Amino acid sequence: MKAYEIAKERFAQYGVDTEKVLAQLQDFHLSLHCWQADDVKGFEVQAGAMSGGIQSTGDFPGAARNIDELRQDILKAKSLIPGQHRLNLHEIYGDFQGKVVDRDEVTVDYFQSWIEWAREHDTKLDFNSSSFSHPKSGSLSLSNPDEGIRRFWVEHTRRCRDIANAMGEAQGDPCIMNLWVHDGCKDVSVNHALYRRLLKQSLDEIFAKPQPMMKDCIEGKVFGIGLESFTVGSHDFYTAYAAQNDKLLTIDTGHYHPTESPADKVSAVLPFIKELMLHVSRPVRWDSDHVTIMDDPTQELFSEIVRADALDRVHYGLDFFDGSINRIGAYVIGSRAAQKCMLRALLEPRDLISKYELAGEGYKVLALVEEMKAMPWQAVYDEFCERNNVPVGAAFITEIDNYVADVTGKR
Ligand code: RNT
Ligand code: ZN
Repeated sequence: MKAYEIAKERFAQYGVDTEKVLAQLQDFHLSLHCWQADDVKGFEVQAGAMSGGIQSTGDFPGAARNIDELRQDILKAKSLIPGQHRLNLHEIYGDFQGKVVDRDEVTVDYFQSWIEWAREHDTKLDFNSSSFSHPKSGSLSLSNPDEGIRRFWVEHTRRCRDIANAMGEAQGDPCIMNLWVHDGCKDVSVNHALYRRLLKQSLDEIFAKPQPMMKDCIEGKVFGIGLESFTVGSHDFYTAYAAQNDKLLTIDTGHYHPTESPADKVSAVLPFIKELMLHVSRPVRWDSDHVTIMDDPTQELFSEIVRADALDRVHYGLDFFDGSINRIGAYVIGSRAAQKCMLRALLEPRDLISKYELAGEGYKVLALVEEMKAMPWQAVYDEFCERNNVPVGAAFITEIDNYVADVTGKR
């Protein structure tokens, strides 16, 4: 408490009100991705090997094996993360009750128990269509020149929008549905324009139906494993589509060229695109989906959102899947890191720094931005944990150890 009082005074000297910032942080909701709990396997009875250019490596024991275990793990993780957070489901995490339900047959019935569970635990749901890990995934789904396969995925994605809309209605808050497809080519190909025409056509067909209680976001990337040479849904493609069709754009921090800054996209696209979805992740040399930490790119991303005054135009999803470490630990570390970056962004004395910048006092800008790095923001985060009744600092480690001893270690 003493540390917080001192921090409060020190930030006040720069005109920053830590109480106001704590209230803003309380209103910052992450969408926890269900797929870190089981390495993106899901609950389809007919589930095969993972495909679609993504990969989870490692076989740390204790992964969730079914819907009950996954729900239990999510609740455990949530109990160690301060604040109120959403849950982001993929279609393959439906409650299929031992039935083979193909992707073009899915309905909201298989998500009813999720809707009830979410209500019971005061959690809002977000959703994703799933085009990977399926016999018809191949290398092209929504852009497949084979009309039968293309229609199959259009049908799947349309049904997913119905499900997302039903979730939104049930929770009285729009469900954010992300659309990412892996479509691409492993090697040299000459039909890029054809594939992109087909993807556009599929999207037009999918989005034709108005769905007032869900929001569509579209996610591009650079390349996937085994699809290295060409990506149909590239960033240019989706940015243009989102701007023209009033869709949300998803920025996955692992989906850009290594020297490209995802943070710089925020102010570049916001004049043209109403809202953004984030997939906060950590690429190590490629789109490796390591657990989010407080690294510079993550900090810059959150700082850019606050500096752009765009807090109410961004949805904050996480997207990492590391199978080599304790998975509850992964959720807690990644979520807390995202919150800490947001906290530091909110604690920046923006008005003061901006005034110097506009007055041409460049060295003062640099001085203050540097100074802020060593300010006692950590005492503010501890206070936030304290007020939210979750373990402060590394104390969550003991809680996870106990959960391993009682639960995941016995799987
Ligand atoms: C893949 C995308 C996508 C997936 C999830 C599972 O590169 O990032 O968002 O990670 O949908
Ligand atoms: Zn993603």
